[in-house]
Amino acid sequence: MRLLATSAAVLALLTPLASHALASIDDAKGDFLGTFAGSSASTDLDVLAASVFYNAGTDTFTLTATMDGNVGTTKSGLYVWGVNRGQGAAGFEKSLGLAGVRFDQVILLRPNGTGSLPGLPADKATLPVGAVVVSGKTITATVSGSLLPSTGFANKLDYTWNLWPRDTAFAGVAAISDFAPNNTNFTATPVPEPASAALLLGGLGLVAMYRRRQSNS
Ligand SMILES: [Ca+2]
Repeated sequence: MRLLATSAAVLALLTPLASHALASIDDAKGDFLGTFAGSSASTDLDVLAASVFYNAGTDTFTLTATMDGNVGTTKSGLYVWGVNRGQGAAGFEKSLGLAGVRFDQVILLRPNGTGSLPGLPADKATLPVGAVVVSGKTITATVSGSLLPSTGFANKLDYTWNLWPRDTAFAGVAAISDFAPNNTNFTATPVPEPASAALLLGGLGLVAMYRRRQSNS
């Protein structure tokens, strides 16, 4: 009974975390846009999964993208994260008929491990060294929330996101290989507050302790 009660307490702690937006979105493999002028061999420009985590305690976003091939296979590859902070426009509605992809700022990530935020003052427009990490099929960026002030949304967890890789060997929309998600944005997942994370670990520790005691008896 005590184990049941403890498990229920742990579940109760987990539920609020799980009930928010999905931790990551999946995107189909091989779904290159018909308008993409690049090669279908550029599997590093085909998104398979994307996630955004937001830590309110440190005011930090972590953007992660997993591609079908090793990032950097396409030397002219570029990863564009669009974020809607409240006044995002449907920038691809006219050109591609995609009314659901909305953004008022982009974050550009390159396979060489650099990143930038066009439009910001020069001292803020380049992400610090180490902020962009490429590892196999994954490219991750850590971005301070101070670089992304709201344009309307009350909370940074209300911001919505989309990822579209480009092959910069081509111009305009012909450079875009994929959108993730296809024609909509998704929200960030909150990183647990330190207090709730400690409670959660404490709860799991109790369960482990109880199980050990059960198996010893
Ligand atoms: Ca894809």
